Amino acid sequence: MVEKKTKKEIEIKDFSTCEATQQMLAKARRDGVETHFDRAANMKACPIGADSACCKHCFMGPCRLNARDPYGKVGVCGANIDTIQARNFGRMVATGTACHNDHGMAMLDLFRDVVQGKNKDYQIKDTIKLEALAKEIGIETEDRSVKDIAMDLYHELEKTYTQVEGEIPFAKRVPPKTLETWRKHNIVPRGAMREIMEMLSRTHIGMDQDYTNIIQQISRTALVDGWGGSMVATEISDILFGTPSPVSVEVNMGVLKEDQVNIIVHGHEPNLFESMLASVNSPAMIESAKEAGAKGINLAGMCCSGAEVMSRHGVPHAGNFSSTEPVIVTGAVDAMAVDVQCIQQALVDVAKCYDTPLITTNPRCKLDGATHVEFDEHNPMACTDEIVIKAISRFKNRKFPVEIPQKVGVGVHGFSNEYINYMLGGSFRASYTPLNENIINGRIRGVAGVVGCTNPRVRQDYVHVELVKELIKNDVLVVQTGCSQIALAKAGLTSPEAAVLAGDGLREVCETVGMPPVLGLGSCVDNTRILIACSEMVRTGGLGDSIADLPVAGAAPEYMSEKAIAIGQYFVASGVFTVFGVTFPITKGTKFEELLFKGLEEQGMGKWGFSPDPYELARMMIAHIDKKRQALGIDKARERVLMDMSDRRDIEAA
Ligand code: BF8
Repeated sequence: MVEKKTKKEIEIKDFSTCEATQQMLAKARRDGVETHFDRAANMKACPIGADSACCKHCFMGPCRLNARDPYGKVGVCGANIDTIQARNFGRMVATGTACHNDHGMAMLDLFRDVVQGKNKDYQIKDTIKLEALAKEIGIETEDRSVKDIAMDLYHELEKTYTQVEGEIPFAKRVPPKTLETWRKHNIVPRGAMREIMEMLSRTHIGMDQDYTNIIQQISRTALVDGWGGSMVATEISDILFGTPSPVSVEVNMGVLKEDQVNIIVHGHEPNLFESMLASVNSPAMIESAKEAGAKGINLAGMCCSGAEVMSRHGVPHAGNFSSTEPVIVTGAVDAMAVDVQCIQQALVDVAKCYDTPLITTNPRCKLDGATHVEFDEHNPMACTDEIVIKAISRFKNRKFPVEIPQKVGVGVHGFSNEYINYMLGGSFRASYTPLNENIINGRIRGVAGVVGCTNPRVRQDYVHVELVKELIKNDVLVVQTGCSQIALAKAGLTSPEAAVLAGDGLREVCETVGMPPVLGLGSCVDNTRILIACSEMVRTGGLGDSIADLPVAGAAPEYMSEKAIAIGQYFVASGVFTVFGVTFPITKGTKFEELLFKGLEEQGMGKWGFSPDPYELARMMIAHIDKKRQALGIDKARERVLMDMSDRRDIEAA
C-alpha cells in the first residue's frame, strides 16, 4: 500500500517573528487557508537551480552541471559552469533592472503629461527639488519658468531609458573617482533599453562565453538601474508628490479598524496610492461609508508603495511582503488594490476565502481570477473611486468574523536625502559635514544599508531585526528601505527611543539630534537615496575619494526577488561591500564566485558576501567597515570616542 504523503506542518513561530503574522497564520490554519509559508515548507527549493548549475537558454538542453564537481562536465554547447552562472546572474540583473526602469519610466511619463498640461489630476509639488536636480545635471535654471525647466528635465531624464550612446544623465552625480573606475572597466551605462537588450543578447546560446566579459555587461546593466531608472523613479516621485521629511507612522496589522472600511494598497507605483488618498478623503465616499454603517474609511499600505506613501504622507502601513496573504486572513480587509511587482498570485485564492475584493489596476500586472479595474492616470479617481465603492459594499455585507491582531509599532520615517542634510547640519549649515565628522571621530563607526524583502524560506523579520540590532550596538548607523524597513518599524527600532539599543557613540549622536539609530528612507527604488548619501559623503570630504573608500556596507538578509539581485549588483559596482542572506545563486568553488566575492573589489569596486546568519552578516559588515577605517587612517579615533575639545581640534585640523 502506498502511504499518502502528508504535508509538513511547521510550528508557526518558526515561520515568522512578527506576532501579528503568527496570529493570522494560526487563524489561516483553523480556516483551512494556505499561505506561502506552507508552500515553501512543502516545496524543497530545486537544488540545481539554487546553485545556478543549470542552463535552459537553448533546446539542445536544458543542461545541468554538477555543483559538487563544477568543472567535471560542460553543457551540450560546451558552456562551462562559469559561463552558465554568469548568464543566469546576468538575466536576473536584467529582469530586476527592467522592473525598476519600467516603474521609473511610468513616473516620467506622468511627469511629462503634467508638465505639458495634459494631466491636471497631479501637480508638481516640489519645485525646489525640481530646480536643484535640473541644475545638478547641467540644465540652465536662471530666469526660466518652472515649466521650461521641467520640460528640459524631462527630455534629459528620458535619455536614462533611450540613450543609444554616451553616459546616462545621472552619471554626473557619481563621485569622479568612482566614475573613473567605471570608465576604466567600460561599465558607465548608456540608456536602459540598450543595456537590457545587450544583456539579454549576450546571454543567448553562442554569444558571450567569457564570464570576465559577461560581468562587464552585468555591472553596466545594474548601474542603469541604481543610477538610472530607480533614481528617476525616486526623484520624479519626490517632485510630483513631495519630498519626504520625518513623520510618525503606525506600522503593523493593528492599523486595521474593525468599525471602518479598510482598504489596502499593495505594490510599487505611488500614482495609484496618491489617487486612492484623494478618493478615501472625498466627502461623498466618507458619507457613503457612514451610510453603510462604518465610522469612516481607513487606508493602509503594504510593501513598497506603502513604504513610499508612509514616508511621504504618514499613511499607516500594514506589513511587508510575507504578510500580504496573512493580512487578508483578518477578514477586515474590505478591498486590496494592487498595481505592479511582488503581487503573489496566491492572493487571489486567499482573498476569495474571505470575500475580499482583490483588484488589479495595471495592464502590466493582471492576476487570473482577480477583478481588474484599470487605472488611467488621466482619470485616476474613476478607478480608485470604484475600488472604494467595492470596499464599502463588502463592509456592508461582511460575512466573516473579523480578527485584527492588536499589534502596532510606532516609528519615525521619511528620511530623504534632503532631510538628512538638514537634520545633521540644521538650516544654517545644511550638509553632511556633521555625519562625516562623527564618522571620523569614531562616534559613528560607519553606515550600513539594510534593505530588501522577506522570504518564507527564513523566519520572517528575524534576520533583519537581529542584524540591525547588532549593527547599531556596534555604533553603525543603519539606513533602510523596502520590506526590511517595515520589519524594523514593527520591532520598534525606527523610533528615537531605540537609541538606547545603540552603542555609546551612536547613541550620543542620536540623542543630540533626536533621530532614531535606524533611518527609514522609503521603498526599494529609494535605495538610490543611499547612493546619493554615499556620493555626498565622498563630496563632503575626509572619507576618501570614491564610494569604495567609505566605511559603509549593505545587506539584503531575507531577499527573494531578482530586483534585489540587481540592487545588490549596482551597490557592488558602485563600490559597496554587499552581503545577502537566505541563499546565493552561485556554485561554490568556481571562478565566477571568486570574481563576485573578491575579484570585483580588486578592480576598484565593491564585492559580494553571503551568510544566512544575522550575526555572521553583522560581523562581516563591521569587519569591512573597520578595514575601510583603517585604510583611511581613522581607526585610532574610535579608541578615544570620549573626546575632549583638543581631540576634536586635532581631528578637524587633520
Ligand atoms: O521592491 S523589498 S518583497 S515589496 S522586492 Fe518586493 Fe522585496 Fe518587498 Fe518592493 Ni523590494
